[in-house]
Amino acid sequence: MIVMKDIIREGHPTLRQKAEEVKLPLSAEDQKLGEELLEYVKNSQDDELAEKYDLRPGVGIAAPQINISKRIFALHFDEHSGENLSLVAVNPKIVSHSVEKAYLSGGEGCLSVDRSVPGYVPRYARITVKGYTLTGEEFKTRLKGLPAIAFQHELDHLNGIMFYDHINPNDPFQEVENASPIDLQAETVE
Ligand code: 4LI
Ligand code: NI
Repeated sequence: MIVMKDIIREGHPTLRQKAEEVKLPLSAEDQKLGEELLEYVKNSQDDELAEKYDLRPGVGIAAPQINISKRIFALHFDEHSGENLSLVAVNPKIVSHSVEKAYLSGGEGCLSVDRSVPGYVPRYARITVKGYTLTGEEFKTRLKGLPAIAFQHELDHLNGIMFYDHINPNDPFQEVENASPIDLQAETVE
């Protein structure tokens, strides 16, 4: 199982690389990787397990964050985040997106970043995404809200991009044109 010591932090060169496409059908090893990434985000949202194994909570994690430069990530939202989505995305891509943007009003955090970097991170408000599941089936789905934000955050990891690359360095909280803020509820953030 993945724990915090397996997660590489900013400054590690792997986080700045473009990750490799995963070969299909998925090897047993790549399937296991996807399962472990999903297990991490699930465990990290379980109060007891998170405390027991000292896991920092997240809704997403990408393979490069455990120093495996492959195009695969996991997202998990349980009921109490107001969403209900759990997926492993292999070779994911955005096929279309809204003109409208969105951002988390509390800013973004990342399991590979041990400091708070304040500021708005502009993202597309709605995206249509494609990719492959762990069983090698193609999926296509539309996302909005926090899942859309998190998908873009994790996709960035596959391209060597960190969330703070998108923050305006001169004015981190500058009003984002054509954008709606997303407020994560206090109980989700706690
Ligand atoms: C406990 C149990 C305040 C601080 C507000 C916590 C279950 C930050 C916001 C969670 C922040 C869950 C989150 C992300 C932010 C902050 C990610 C807490 C987990 C809130 C998810 C990928 C950006 C995603 C809005 C440093 C690890 N997640 N908060 N950003 N939550 N969570 N991101 N921002 N300050 N990051 O993080 O998984 S997109 Cl679900
Ligand atoms: Ni991240």
